[in-house]
Amino acid sequence: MSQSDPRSTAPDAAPQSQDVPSPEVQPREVQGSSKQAQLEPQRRDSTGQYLTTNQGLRVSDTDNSLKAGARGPTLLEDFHLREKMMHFDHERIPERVVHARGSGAHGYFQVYEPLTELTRAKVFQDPSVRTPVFVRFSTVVGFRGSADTVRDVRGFAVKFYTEEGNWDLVGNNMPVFFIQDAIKFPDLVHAVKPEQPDQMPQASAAHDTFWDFISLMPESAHVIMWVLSDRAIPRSYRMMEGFGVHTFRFINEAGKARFVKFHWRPVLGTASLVWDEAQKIAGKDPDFNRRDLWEAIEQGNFPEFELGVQIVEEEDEQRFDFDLLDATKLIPEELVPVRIVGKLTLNRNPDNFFAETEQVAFHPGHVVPGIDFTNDPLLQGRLFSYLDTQLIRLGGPNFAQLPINRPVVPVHNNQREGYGQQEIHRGRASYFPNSLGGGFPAPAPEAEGGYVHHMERVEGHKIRQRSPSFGDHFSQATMFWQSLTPTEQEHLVDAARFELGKCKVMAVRERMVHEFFSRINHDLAVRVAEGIGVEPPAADLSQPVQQLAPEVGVEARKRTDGIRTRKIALLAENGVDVASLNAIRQALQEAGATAEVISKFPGTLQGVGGEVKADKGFLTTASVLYDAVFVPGGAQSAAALLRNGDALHFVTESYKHGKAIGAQGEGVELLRAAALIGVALDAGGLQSQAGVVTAQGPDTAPDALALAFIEAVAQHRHWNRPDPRVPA
Ligand code: HDE
Repeated sequence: MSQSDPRSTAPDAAPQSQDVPSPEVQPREVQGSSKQAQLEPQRRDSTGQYLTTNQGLRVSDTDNSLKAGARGPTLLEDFHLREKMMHFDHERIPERVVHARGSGAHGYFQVYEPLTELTRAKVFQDPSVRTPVFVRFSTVVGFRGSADTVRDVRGFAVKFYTEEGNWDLVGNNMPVFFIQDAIKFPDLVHAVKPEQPDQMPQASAAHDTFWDFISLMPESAHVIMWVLSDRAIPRSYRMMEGFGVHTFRFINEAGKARFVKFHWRPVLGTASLVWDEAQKIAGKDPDFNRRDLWEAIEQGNFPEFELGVQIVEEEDEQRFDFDLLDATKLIPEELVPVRIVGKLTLNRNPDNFFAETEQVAFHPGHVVPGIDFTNDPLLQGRLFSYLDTQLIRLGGPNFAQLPINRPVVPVHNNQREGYGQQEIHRGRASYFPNSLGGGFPAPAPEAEGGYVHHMERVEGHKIRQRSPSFGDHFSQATMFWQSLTPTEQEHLVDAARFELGKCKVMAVRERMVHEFFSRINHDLAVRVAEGIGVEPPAADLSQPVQQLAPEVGVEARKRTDGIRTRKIALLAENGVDVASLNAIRQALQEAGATAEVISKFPGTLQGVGGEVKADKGFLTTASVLYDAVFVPGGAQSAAALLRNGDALHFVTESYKHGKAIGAQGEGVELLRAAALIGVALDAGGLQSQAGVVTAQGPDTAPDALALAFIEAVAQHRHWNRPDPRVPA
């Protein structure tokens, strides 16, 4: 079939398995994706090739410029020097004005069952079709080289290369936004970005201009609760939810429209870092989330997300006490359940970050038949911004021709020329209607896939006004607070104290307490106030709400039925009991986790019963980069660890961050020395208390110990530690 034959671009069918990648699939191999086939000719591999100029001329020397004598001046005629330098001088492009820091991956989407009654979009019709996708996760505020683990919203943008053209679902990891009308976006971003005079702080909202703005923007109350919650510091891109945020429309074949909200649910469940840990990781490994995504895919632990939809019939538009067009509101799942309809699998890392992750251009206006917009004024403004921004970022109007942005279906129109034009358009007619080109390219009737906008009836006066139905700013913020667990509330209070504690202007802190938090919840306002030197509010300005939404918390969506892909540190030195180490390592690996041996220096350890390879030294890693820690037995190993402050710090810090800690035999001595206050580390058999699992006596079966430790790791974090006075 030829390239112009639409049939040649249909996504390939017949998945092997929905859940588990078949073992013979190599991580870098993607089975029959038409997008991958399209990208293949663009890929360059220079292995075994001679160096050439951009003109294809072979270069004989790239180390010395052409000079008049070995110590003489460089000659202008050195075309290789000039070309090499010219290209280098222009390598940088502007970063995204927001979401500059991101990581991408290829994959595919499969619907579980036809959604014909809801939408005519082909991507939702055939469960045997794998639609290729490219996904980009991002932070919002930081520059391109900023740290991954900052407190921020995360972008979750998905480009579906469907057989009807590209559909982009450009979402976030929080279901609500800061503002209701796009016209406020430049103000919001100016307020949160580093301050004008000194470009500080980097990738952080914890400064005066942001909180000044927020304190004057009550409509941001709900999302501020999300941003201060653990949702803003995800453990992994693979363990966070995604949301389309706006209400969109589904349209079926009969033309019937319904409202729809999109949700992405990570198959691994949600998990978050703790704030102290997130800040330390920003120094220890600023690429933490990027590395995690990359390594998971390389290891064949393909990240998976289920797609869910909340559907609201058009006649129910007014059913809620908030407006469906208001992007600062979510629909509680108790009112409209989420129906899970398909799955996204990420199974291939990009070959080149710049070509793919940097040059990918998302746009909420890229839709396909069966998906349409609503009048959400935030969405409407986005429909302008995302095309416009690519002109400066990607240097002209032909960015849709970049390999990563091309649809997998043919493109035919009368758009011509412009910087970087890649197409060689044939024929004289570049206009419509024409007779010289036989009338082509011709508009497609609806039955042939021509996009027809939903015929919504609209009436109104031209007016700059916010709808009164957008007026309740605090109820869902209160709902959020009331729906959290006490530990999550504590984290939120701490986060607010941190953020506002960094503000120098007292009036901003006071306004946040008295005008903002006190309208959400009195207890919250009082607790924040006492942490930031502000007089606690006397009056309770908040209105308790009946409607709760437990799903808003990270804890509510966590999965504790396994430890797949978690990362566990095993601390060991010479003299480690190899049987003890190998038993736990094997059990962890069998449960799908990764185990790394950490020692003073990497290399070979002489253990009791054999040799063990230490993967890393304390110098190049830290407890914050692991989900849990285990100290195997062995008297000499334990003694060496005890003499090492880094080892003590490792377990103490893990304890402080609520992580599972395990120890066997003499390894328990390290825990004892680390003074894990309140946990009884009695000698004897198997004990498990607040996520600390120990076995000292010889009579504990290794299996029982491993099971108890895995069970503790599965819980993610243990907030019930008797006494958190651990110095770390
Ligand atoms: Fe964006 N946003 N945004 N945004 N947004 C951009 O587009 C904008 C909003 C989101 O990985 C920019 O190509 C306006 C909501 C993601 O490449 C820009 C408004 C949501 C990404 C832009 C919003 C998002 C962007 C910057 C208010 C969640 C990264 C570079 C009306 C539903 C996509 C670019 C990627 C990026 C504008 C609000 C998500 C400037 C004007 C709400 C995930 O066009």
